[in-house]
Amino acid sequence: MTQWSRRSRVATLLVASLALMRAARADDAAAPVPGPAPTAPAPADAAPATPPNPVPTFLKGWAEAVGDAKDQDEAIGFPRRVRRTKDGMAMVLVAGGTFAQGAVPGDARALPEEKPRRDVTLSKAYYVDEHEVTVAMWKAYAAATGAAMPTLQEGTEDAHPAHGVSWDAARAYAAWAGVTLPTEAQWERAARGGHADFVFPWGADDDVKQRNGALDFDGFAGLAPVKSFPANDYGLFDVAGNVEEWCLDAYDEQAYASGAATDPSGPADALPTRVVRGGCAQSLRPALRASSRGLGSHDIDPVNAGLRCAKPLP
Ligand SMILES: [Ca+2]
Repeated sequence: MTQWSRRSRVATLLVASLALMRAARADDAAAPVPGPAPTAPAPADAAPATPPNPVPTFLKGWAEAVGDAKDQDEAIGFPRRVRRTKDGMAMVLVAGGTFAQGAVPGDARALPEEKPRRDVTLSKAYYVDEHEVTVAMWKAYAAATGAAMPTLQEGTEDAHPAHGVSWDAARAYAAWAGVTLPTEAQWERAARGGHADFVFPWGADDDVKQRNGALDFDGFAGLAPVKSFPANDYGLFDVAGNVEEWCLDAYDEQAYASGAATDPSGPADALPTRVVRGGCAQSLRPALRASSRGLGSHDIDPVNAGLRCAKPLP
């Protein structure tokens, strides 16, 4: 057999094979296709195929979502904003993750307790109050629970932030509202509005149009109604100034040098002093910086101390 004829014979065999394969496929197509075996109808109380939505479970009893599905943070899977049932406070969702806590490099006003700057990881996203808890809200709390009204400054209005509040009293308010106080790390992450290099919550330099601090260059000799100044880039008002805000943590001057870098919450043993952040209506520029740290005994009620609540996701 010549080379050519051998090739021809192989080609002929290939063509025949292909024809057989096509015929087999045609037979398959013509054959009845066995359907799925009949199954019994699912009982009405069968478990759903998809896991339950964690949002209503989380919000049940203390808050409701603001907006609809388009107002949900797609990455986190929770509403960007919720509103508390007890006091009507709007809360803003802040993502977890890693951020730089402590004094911005080159900040000449930074004090030793703001250093060393370090990367802190918050393992969970959390909600934080859009503004300071107001006097009107505290009145509703007092009426509902019999809790004492704090001693208020002369001329105080309902829209002013509640003040003259101890850490203990702030904690009790938060518990009533179904939330808690922010940790110091949660507070600073929220106050920075996503800007690691901002010395102040609004930028690198002080600006009297952005906060209610000491003197009246900002338009207020004393307290201002909440939301009188622009929000930071997370939509939070008055994080610097107006009233200083209690945090959950016990105060430790060395916290950044020795404390945990994931979900820090201050020293484990209950020290009598707790953290306050953000400065107040009587604060000068250094205390209005995002990294500035204050402290107070848990059971005293500084005239300029109030609160902003938080709640981490499950
Ligand atoms: Ca404040």
